Amino acid sequence: MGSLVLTVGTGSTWSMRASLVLALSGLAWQEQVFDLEDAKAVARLKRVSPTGLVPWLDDGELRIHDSLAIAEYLHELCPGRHFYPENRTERALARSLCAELHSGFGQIRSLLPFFLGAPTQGEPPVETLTELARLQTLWSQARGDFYFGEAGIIDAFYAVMAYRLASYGIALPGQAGAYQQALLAWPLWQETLVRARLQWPAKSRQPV
Ligand SMILES: N[C@@H](CCC(=O)N[C@@H](CS)C(=O)NCC(=O)O)C(=O)O
Repeated sequence: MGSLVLTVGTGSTWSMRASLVLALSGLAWQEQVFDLEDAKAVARLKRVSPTGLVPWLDDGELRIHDSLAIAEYLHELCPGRHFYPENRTERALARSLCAELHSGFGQIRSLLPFFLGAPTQGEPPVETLTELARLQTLWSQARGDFYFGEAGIIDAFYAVMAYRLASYGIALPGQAGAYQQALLAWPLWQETLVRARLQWPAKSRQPV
């Protein structure tokens, strides 16, 4: 393993998920930040990123792009850390739920944009209700503070969603809500939030 450098973008939820999985790994890493609101920085990003996007992870000479691939790579680097459940059936479910978060929830993503400022209140847009109901169903099945009992990639991926909803005053009820609150209180998530705020101070107050 070489030295790990994660390249992230300001206000990038994809980056935050990768950063949180790195925090979970217990490995030492550094972060390089692109200001996604700065045209010159974005132009440079387009030149140096394999996809024109953040995040990517450099491990010495190896470059891994896409937050899910980064999470999978860290899972392989740290076999003793149980990033996914040991049970094969549960592992398949965990991977399905991570993939669902990775490629889904498009209405929530576009109509409830991520921001780092003080929470707002209001009714969620009607277009997001189906996806919120899906989260309600998924999160109701969490075993406790962490989805499968031990902190893993699934919790890292859904923590950002838990925060996004809370930013709009959306606290899911019942067991799902208990899981949402547990993710928000998770110290590794709190640390990730502090890092993201330091990297993105100018726009941290308003929804974008
Ligand atoms: N599927 C990719 C998505 C990456 C992505 O969309 N990154 C956005 C930031 S949230 C980005 O780099 N945007 C910069 C741009 O579009 O210029 C992943 O999981 O890493």
